[in-house]
Amino acid sequence: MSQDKHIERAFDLAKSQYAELGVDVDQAMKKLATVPVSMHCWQGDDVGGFETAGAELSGGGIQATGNYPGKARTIDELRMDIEQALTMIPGKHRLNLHASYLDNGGSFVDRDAIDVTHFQSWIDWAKANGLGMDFNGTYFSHAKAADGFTLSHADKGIRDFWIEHGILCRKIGAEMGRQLGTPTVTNVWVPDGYKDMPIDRFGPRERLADSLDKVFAAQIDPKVHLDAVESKLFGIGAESCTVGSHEFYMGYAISRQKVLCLDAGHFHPTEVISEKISSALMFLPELLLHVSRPVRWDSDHVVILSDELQAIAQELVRSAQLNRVHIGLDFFDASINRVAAWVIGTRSMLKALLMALLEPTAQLKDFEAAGDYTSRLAMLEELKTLPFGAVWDTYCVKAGVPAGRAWLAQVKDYEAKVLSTRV
Ligand code: RNT
Ligand code: ZN
Repeated sequence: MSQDKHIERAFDLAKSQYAELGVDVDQAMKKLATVPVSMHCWQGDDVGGFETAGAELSGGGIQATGNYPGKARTIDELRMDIEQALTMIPGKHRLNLHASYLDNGGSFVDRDAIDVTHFQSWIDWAKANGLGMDFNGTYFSHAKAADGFTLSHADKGIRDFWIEHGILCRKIGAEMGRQLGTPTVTNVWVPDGYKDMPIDRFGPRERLADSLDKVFAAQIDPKVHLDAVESKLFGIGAESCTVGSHEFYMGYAISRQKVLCLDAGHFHPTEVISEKISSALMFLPELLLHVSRPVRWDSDHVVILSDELQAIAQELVRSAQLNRVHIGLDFFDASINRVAAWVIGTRSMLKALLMALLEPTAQLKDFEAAGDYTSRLAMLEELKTLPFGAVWDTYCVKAGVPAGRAWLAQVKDYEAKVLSTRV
């Protein structure tokens, strides 16, 4: 029997099994097709960017480890790799770009001098590929961030430099959103913090709040642009005090009604963002997620279909709040094929969403309301062995991308023909 026939037969059986539970698989697939995932450009070149030839990630307390061959060295190579990944990912998605990925035509442009012209080729490329865009200021890998402080720096000159960067990034983001007809979320993450115990924890936080207020001073139409702020527990070199902590940004985002970014790797290892989403949404208009996979620390491993990934997707679906949450990915693993990393991470996110959409949520809620926690737990466990894979395969086939593990052969072929020539 052909592969397609297998998938078709498995799907028919799966469909009736889900129907017995009152779940409409066609509805679930239709809904999934409306959920964009913002794919981060920085998996393709280990957070290097294109400010200078051979630019590399430095500072900021984040790290890409590994030296797998084939990393994108130019904007063209990065775009080619993203296009390749997209042919293996079902649905319509977004590109999440960092300011350091500007197209400066080969002459250096500093962070306080960027404008939309340096990103026009990205916008045109996104348009041609049917992608929305999101954006990020780059507050690391720079001489003015080398001592670990940016927007909260004690030196006004350095603060002003980064404030200007933030202001320019919002202008660029707004223009992206306007041209692409879908709001761009521009995220602010700063690495600011102390390695060892500071005497003054108050001053840096006062300065960060004040700098952010200056960055956000101009009103921008939310139809084209949204501001997000991202908290963190600690970074390498900022272990004792990270200025932009969760408490700081939760308060900041609520008081200014900004989008709060919850990164899955930015909390104590026993805390999970799936448990935070509903609380944050009580008081905030919208959220941005940085879906990542922390292993013992904020290691930014490639996202897999873990319990927590499923919990995040379940939370969004069960609470019917998908429309208030922007899903972005944030991982960078340089020890495996980087195109495969994008494909694995993005497909895992979509699988988790589809699984959540295939859940008989109303029935589970009824068990809960009746205090029948036995049935609730029993059902959750039994759902795990339903033929989810058959629905996923069909979703991929319908979207014109490889089903099952078939994409891997394509990645290997791309590696042999393209990536391996980058030496
Ligand atoms: C760092 C933050 C931040 C970065 C990207 C590259 O801990 O998670 O989002 O990963 O800006
Ligand atoms: Zn992040």
